[in-house]
Amino acid sequence: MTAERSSRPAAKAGPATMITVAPTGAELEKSAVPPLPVTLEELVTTAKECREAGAAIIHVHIRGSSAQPTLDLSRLKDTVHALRESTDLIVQLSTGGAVTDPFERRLAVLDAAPDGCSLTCGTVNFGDEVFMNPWPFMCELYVRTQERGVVPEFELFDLGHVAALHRLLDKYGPPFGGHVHCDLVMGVPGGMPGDAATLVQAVAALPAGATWSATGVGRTSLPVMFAALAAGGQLRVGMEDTITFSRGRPVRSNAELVERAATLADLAQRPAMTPDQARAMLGIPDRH
Ligand code: KMH
Ligand code: ZN
Repeated sequence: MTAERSSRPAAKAGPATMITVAPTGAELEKSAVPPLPVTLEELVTTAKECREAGAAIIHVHIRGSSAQPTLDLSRLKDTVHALRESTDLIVQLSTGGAVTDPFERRLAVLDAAPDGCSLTCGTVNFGDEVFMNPWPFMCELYVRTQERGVVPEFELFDLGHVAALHRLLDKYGPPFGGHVHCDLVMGVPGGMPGDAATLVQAVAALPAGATWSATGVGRTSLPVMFAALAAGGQLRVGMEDTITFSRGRPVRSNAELVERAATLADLAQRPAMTPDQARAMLGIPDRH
């Protein structure tokens, strides 16, 4: 594909909606959010429920024995294996980890041989912290995804990240699988705001032919979901990004967030797509 900025809009989505669930993240404490899945058993149960509710991809952060975020390779391998055994979901491992994770550990995530991985296209203020993604790290991670046959999802927290994505594709060519898929992560304090006007601007700047999903953090979750559906995008939901279902009502499970997304997708006459349909769209081989 060509990576130049184009006046052509990003590819129109097909009739169906790809729903990604991001069930855990690296920021929340289990003690503060009891329904957060942190053990392998909880994660597998969540994955099955979310598949049933309409998810096609699971974006995975794992926790260690004390429920703290970890990038332990053997746990990551066990997780990929268990999720593949128990569901047909596309397994996407986070290479973002927690803001404290060193670059080498984040690169080593690919050794767990997931179907896909996140690849954030630049550094961003992340609440009171900084989520570090300097250019040399992005390049190293991208080249490794090409070598290992892992399909990256480009995480864009800011409009500047879209420019960095173009630069990456110009320098190293298309990703494994040949298709560019992006995720707009909106409403992070320090990143782009989660509103329809910003979403439209970001989508217009994406590489020609790219598909995209969007997720709105916290209270931007619903506006971003409505805007993404209206603009032909895909959806990402989950407790990594949102722990309040409605004003004053905590999220009870990841599955209820997926269910709500699938209901809205149905209303938009773009029902949830299956993992196999998502594989075909993203160029991901079936490793089951
Ligand atoms: N936990 C954030 C610092 C990713 O998964 O790649 C980074 C993050 C993005 O969640
Ligand atoms: Zn993540």
